[in-house]
Amino acid sequence: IESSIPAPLRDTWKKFAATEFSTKEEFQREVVRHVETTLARSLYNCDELAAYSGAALAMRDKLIIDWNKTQQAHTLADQKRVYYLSLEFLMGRTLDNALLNRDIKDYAVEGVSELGFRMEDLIDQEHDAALGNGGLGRLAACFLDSLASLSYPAWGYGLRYRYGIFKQEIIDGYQVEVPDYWLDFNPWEFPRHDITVDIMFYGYVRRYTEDDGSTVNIWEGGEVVQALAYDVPIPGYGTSTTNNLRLWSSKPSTGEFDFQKFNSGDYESSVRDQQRAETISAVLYPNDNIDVGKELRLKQQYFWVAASLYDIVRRFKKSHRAWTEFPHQVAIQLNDTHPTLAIVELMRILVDKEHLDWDTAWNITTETFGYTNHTVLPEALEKWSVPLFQNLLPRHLQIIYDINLFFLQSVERRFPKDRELLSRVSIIEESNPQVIRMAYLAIIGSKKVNGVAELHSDLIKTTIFKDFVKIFGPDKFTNVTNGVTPRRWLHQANPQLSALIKEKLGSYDFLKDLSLLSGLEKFADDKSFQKEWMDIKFRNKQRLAKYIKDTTGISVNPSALFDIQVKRIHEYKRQQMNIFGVISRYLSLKAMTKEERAKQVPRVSIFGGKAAPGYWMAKTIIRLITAVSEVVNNDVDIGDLLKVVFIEDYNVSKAEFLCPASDLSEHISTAGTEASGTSNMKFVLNGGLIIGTCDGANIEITREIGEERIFLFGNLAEDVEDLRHAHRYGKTPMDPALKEVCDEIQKGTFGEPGVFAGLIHALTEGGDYYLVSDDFASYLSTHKLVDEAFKDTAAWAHNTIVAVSRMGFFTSDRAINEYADEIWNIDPVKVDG
Ligand code: RUG
Repeated sequence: IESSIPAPLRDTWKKFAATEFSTKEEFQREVVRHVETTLARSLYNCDELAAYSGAALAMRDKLIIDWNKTQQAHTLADQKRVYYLSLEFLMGRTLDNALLNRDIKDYAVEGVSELGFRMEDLIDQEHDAALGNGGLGRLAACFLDSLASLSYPAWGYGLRYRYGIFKQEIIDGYQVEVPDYWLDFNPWEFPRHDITVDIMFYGYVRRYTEDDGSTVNIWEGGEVVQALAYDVPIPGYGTSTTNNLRLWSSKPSTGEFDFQKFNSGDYESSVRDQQRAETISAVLYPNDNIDVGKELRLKQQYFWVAASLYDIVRRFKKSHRAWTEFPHQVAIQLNDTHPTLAIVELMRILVDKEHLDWDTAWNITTETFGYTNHTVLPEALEKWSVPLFQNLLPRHLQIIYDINLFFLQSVERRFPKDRELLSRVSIIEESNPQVIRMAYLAIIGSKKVNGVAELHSDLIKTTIFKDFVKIFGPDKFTNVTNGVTPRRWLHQANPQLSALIKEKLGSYDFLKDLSLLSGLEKFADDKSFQKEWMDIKFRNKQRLAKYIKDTTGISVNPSALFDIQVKRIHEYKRQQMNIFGVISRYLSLKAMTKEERAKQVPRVSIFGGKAAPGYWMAKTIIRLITAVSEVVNNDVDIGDLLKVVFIEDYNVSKAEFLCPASDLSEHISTAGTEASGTSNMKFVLNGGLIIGTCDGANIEITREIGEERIFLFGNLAEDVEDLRHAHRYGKTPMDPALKEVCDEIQKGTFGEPGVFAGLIHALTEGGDYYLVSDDFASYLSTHKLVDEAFKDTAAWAHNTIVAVSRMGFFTSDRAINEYADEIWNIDPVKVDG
C-alpha cells in the first residue's frame, strides 16, 4: 500500500505511537489537555459542557486506538465481514456507555470529581444521537453493541443526518415539532476527508453493442453528489474490539459541472446546486411504520446504498479475489426494505462495470444479501412509483425489470397455469401509476428473509409473503427474535440493580452471558433480597417522580403503581385504548364512596412518545392524554389515586430512566400488528411486569417467564380478520364501558369534544379497525387483576425476580449469534488488547 510508512522508519513511528490512558491520573491528564488545548478553555473557564467535552474527547482517543487495532486485526484475519445497512441508528448517548463498556467508569467518576465535577452532570450534557424513529433504529444500535461485544468483524452503514428525529414540545396540550440540530459538538465522529464517493442521479442510459456482440449499458449525464464518510467507533463490552459505524454525509461534487456554472457568473444557481446536494442527508424522515413515497427519501436511499456498496466493493477488491468469492467475504444485511436498492446496485456494478454475465452476477448477489422484515402493516410496506424511479434511477429501473422478468419466467416454468400467481408476485404492481414493491425485490434478491419474533415470522409466511414460500420453499424464511443489549438496558440504565445482581451472582459475567441471570431465581423468596430488590425499584421511581415534578409540575407518589406506556404513538399500538382505560378508571373512582376509594391501589399512568408530524390521529391521541391529565390531576376527589403524565420528547436517554421505574408497562397492540416490540424486553429486564396482548415478542416473553407473571388479555391474531369483518357489517355493539367513556368525552368533560371526534369516529363509523372495543372488557378486567396483584408486595417481588432471572433469551447477543450462524456465516476475530 503506497500510503504506508517505509519499513526502515517504522521503529521511529512505533516509538511515538499513541498510547491509551489506563489509570485515573492519565485520564485526568487527557481531560485537562483537551479542555485546555482542543477547546482552548482553562480552569478559570470550564463549565459542565466543557468538562463533558474534555472527558468525551479523552474517551474518544482511547476508543480510536482500539478502533485502529480492530481494523488492522480484521484486515489481517481476512475473514468474512458483515455489513449492516440501516437507514436508522438510534444510538442515544455515548459517554456513559463507552466508560462502562471499557470498564473504567469507577476511576473516571473519581477522576472528574477531583477536577470539580459530578460525572452524572457531565453525562447529562450529551445530546442524544437520535438518528432513528423508534424500535427499528434502536434495534440497529443494540445490534452494533452486540456485534462488537462478540468480536464479530462488522460494519454499520447509515446516513449522517444533520437533523435527527425532531424534538417534541407539548404546547397547550398539543405536540409541536422542533428541529433537532445535534451536530454543534459531536466528539464521537471522525470525518474522513479522504473517503468520498461520487453518486449520480437522473441522467439517461446509453446502450451500445460491443464488437463481440455483447450489449453494454452506460448510465450517464446525471447530477453528481458527493458522499463523505464519517466514522463512529463502536466499543464492545469486555473486549478491545471496536467496530465502525460509517455514516455518509452529502455535499456538492467538486466536479467541473459546478465550476463551469460558477465561472460563467451563474453564482446563485451554483449555490443552489450545493444546497440541493446537502439536502440529501439533511433530515431523517420522521415516520415510523408509515411509507410516504417522497422523492427525497428515495434519493437518500440510493445515495447511502451506492456509497456503502462502493466502499464494500473497494475493500473486497483489495484482496484480488475472484468475484465468485464475494459472498464468502461479504454478508450484507438489509434492515427493512429501505436499503433494497443495494441488490440492484450490486447487479449494476457486477454487470455494467465489471462485465460479469447476468447469471453469475445474480448468483453472487443472491448469496450476499439477507433481508429483515419488521412489519406486516400494509401502510408501512415500501412501494416506489415507477415514473418517479424512472426519472431518478433510469438504469436501476431497467435492472429491476430484468430481475422481475427472469423471476416471473422461472415462476411460470414451475407453475405454468397460474397467471394470477404471476401478477401477485410481480415486483411491479399494475396500479396507476405502476409501483415497485420493494419487499418483493428484497425477498427475490436475498438468500434469507427473517421476521423479528416467532409470531411475526409465522405471519409473514402465511399472509403477506405466502406466495413466496410456495415459490422458494420454507427454508428461505426464518425467524430471529429481537433482543436488547443488557449493557445499556440493565447495567447503564439501572446501575443499582446491576450491582445487586452482581453481588448475588458473584461477577458481572451475566452482562456477557445473560443466561446466567437464571442464578437469581433461587433468591426469589429470600426476604432480605426481595427488600433490596424492591428498594431499588422504589429509588428508581423516586428519581422519575422528581423528574416529573421538575418538568411538568405534577406531584406523583412513588408508592403508587407506576404504569408506563412509552413508544411511538400509533393507532395499532393503541395508546387510545390505554387513555380510554384511564378515563374508565377515573369514572369508577368518581362513582365510589370514600371508603371504597380508600381500598384502591393508587396509579400513575405515564405516557410518552412522538407522533409522526403528518399523522393527525396520533396527534389527537396525544391531545386526549394531555386533556385527561389536566382534568384528573386537578380533581381533589381523586388526589393521589390517579395521576396522568405525558413525558415530553421521549427518547433513548429518557427510556433509560423510565424502564427501571415501571411497575407495569403496556404493550397492547392489536394482535398480529406489532412485529416484535423491544421495550417489552427492557421493562421486564428492569424488574417490571407487563400487561400485553398475544402479539410480537410478548408471546415469547410469556413462554420464558411463565404466564403467571404476565398480564395477557385480548383477542388473538387468528381472530382479527373475523372481528374486523363483523365490525364492517355493523354486527358488533360497542363495549358498554367504552361507550361510557365515549359519552363522557362527548359531554365535554375533557374539553371541546369536537377535538376528539376523529377518535370516536374511528371506533364507530370507522369500523374500529384496531379492535379497541373487542378488547376493552378484558383490558379493564386485567387491570383489576394487576391492582390485586400489586397489593401483595412479596408475591410481586417474587414474580419480578423470577421474571428477570428468565430473561436471558432476550439479549441482542443471542440474536446476533443466530444471525451470524444461520444467515451470515461469519466467525469472531480476536483483537489483542
Ligand atoms: O414496529 C416494529 C417493532 O415491532 C419492532 O420491534 C422493531 C424492531 O424490529 O421494528 C419496528 N418497526 C417496523 N419500525 N419500523 C417498522 C416498519 O418499517
